[in-house]
Amino acid sequence: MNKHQTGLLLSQIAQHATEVAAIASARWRGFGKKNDADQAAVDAMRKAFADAPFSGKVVIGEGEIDEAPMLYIGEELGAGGIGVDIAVDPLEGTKLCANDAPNAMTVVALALKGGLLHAPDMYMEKLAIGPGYPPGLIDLDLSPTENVQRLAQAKGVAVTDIRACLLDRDRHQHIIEELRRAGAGIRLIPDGDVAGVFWTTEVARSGVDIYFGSGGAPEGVLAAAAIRCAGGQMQARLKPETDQEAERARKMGRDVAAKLTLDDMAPGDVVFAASGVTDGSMFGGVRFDERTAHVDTLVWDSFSSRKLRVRSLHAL
Ligand code: VTB
Repeated sequence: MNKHQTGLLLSQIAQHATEVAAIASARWRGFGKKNDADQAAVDAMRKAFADAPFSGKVVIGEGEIDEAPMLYIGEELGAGGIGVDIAVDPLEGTKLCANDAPNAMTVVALALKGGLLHAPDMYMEKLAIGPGYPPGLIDLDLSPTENVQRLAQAKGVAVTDIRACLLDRDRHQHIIEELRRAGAGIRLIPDGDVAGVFWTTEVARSGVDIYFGSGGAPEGVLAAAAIRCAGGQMQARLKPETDQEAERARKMGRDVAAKLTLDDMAPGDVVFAASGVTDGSMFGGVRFDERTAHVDTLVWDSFSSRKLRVRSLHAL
């Protein structure tokens, strides 16, 4: 199978998986039951992968085998074929879905074996911008002020025209205060930092130029896949909070102090797919009518440099 064919195959598998998961979890919108919403997405996604024409292995999933009966890290899925690494966040923003709040989505990244970082489940500090900037423009070792100033200069705008996005958490207060002093606009989100990072790839649509702050490391690798497809820039660093977490990261072969680049997180070609569950900045949520579910999906394929936006109809 050549590169282009691989991209087409993986795109179709990823698209199908995010679409069926979106339909399944959309049924749980607004009922305050985030675990049920998540489980519905997990079940649908796992079934989609079980039938897929590949030999897939979950590298980013729902947890270790003892804590996650499905889509656990190391689970092998598929009907046979090329060896593929699977990274999933079956419902990104379970709370958003339970509250019928904006920007819940389903997310999948696929790569050939070895093409996605095995990230331990802990916090990760993230910094990302979209495409079109000189390499090395932003850096985790620079201050937030320096990063937004460099970005503003490269974009040819004032810092006040730069919009940063962060999770609304106390742990980010010092970054928020610094960015306010620097003059940047800030979008604070309650949850869902895959979307936050991913927004930087379509500034005209999302209004977000740069992503700051810490969130889940698995979500960081999924977001890195989108940034890889976009040709954007991203850096990250694991943030273990206990000695056990640091030990776990080391056991997985991770240097906890290291600054991770895009080449560490998504070293090769990848496919990134996401479908809207609730309405949001990038997607419409799933719409149901009597016989049909309407799903809004993005499929991004760096193997064949394709980016699709698909509005698909699923018979119910
Ligand atoms: C993070 C973020 C996710 O949950 O994992 C967050 O990466 C949980 O963070 O996108 P806190 O521990 O600060 O609540 C999400 O926002 C949604 O799953």
